[in-house]
Amino acid sequence: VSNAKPLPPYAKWKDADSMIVHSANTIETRRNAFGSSGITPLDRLYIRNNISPPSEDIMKEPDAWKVEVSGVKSPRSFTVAELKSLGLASVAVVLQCSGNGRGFSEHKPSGTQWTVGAAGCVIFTGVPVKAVIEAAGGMADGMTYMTSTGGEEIPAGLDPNTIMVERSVPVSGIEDAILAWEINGEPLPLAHGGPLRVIVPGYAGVNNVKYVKHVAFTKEQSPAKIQQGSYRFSPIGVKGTPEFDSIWEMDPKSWVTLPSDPETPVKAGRVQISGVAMGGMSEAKKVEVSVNGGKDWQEAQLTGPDLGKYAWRGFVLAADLKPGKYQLASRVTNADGTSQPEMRKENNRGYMNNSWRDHMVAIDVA
Ligand code: MSS
Repeated sequence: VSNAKPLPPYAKWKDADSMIVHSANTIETRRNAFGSSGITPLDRLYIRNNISPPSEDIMKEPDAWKVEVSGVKSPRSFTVAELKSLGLASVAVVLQCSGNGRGFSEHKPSGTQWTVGAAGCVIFTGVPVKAVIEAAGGMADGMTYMTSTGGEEIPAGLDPNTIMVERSVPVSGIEDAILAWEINGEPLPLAHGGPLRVIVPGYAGVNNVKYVKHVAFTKEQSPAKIQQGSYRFSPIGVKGTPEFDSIWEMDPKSWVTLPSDPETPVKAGRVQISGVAMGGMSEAKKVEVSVNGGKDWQEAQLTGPDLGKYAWRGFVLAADLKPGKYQLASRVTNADGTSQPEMRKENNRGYMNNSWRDHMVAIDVA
């Protein structure tokens, strides 16, 4: 597979053949490269940075990295080494960019034209946010958001609000949140937010702030542009503003991963159609697959380990396919009973596209 653009230095260790490099800050996983175990291999996990990542120097002494905690009764800072003494939790999550699937929107929203690959399922390990709050004397009264600030350096002379990555999530969302230093059993690399990253399970990618340097419990949402204007569900043609919902909780979504290469015909006969299915805020319960563009559906079998409600499940349907053309679609229903819709929820920037129709894949069987 040839890539139009090379991997940037901080992501050189990714498996180039599995990735589509849109830019140095936007790199997605190819549809056929997620693997079938349920866990996305680290060298194939997508990368998205809103601004260039900090220098690799911040990884020299990861345990010495400091995070400031405020909006608590006893504001203080913690080194990663100190955090490691406060508690330990692992959580399997789907990490998915808000813009994943944007490339299927007809109105061509601005932003990276992601298809399916700005997502992966990985296991993060760190300390529960609740344990950190406790170690800082408890949350201060009346706080409604957790506001986390990324560790990127802000170029002198710029208003930080225009460029910094600072995101607020409602405190109701932090029940299972962690500050993570490990991913899939390995030290968290810079590309994915090392030395320390916020993970808010179930919440869209942007809320999982990398190289986090400040966690604040606040009464208001961050004044940063990335919170106020970007990542909002505004109608097509309308700029994002705080009156529109912020991109927080994710929706149920699935797609077929194999077979998916339109260039390589599939051999007629028994074909194992497989893919990944996430439930959003509750577990993926049922997956249906269609081979004729959504006219008829058959229930698929869930595969792989059940890694909890924030993870995705593999699925498979065995189908006997004669030579011809097929449109493979999948549709997940979560434990709350919400099904993946046929149509995308239209919005200006093409966020959170979970339309099963948009995510179909055409294959040739010969
Ligand atoms: N963080 C920081 N600090 N910075 C940046 O830029 N981005 C976001 C998150 N976080 C950022 C952060 C986004 S946007 C996303 S998706 C994510 O991250 C990704 O991750 P990875 O690891 O994959 O790269 Mo969209 O919604």
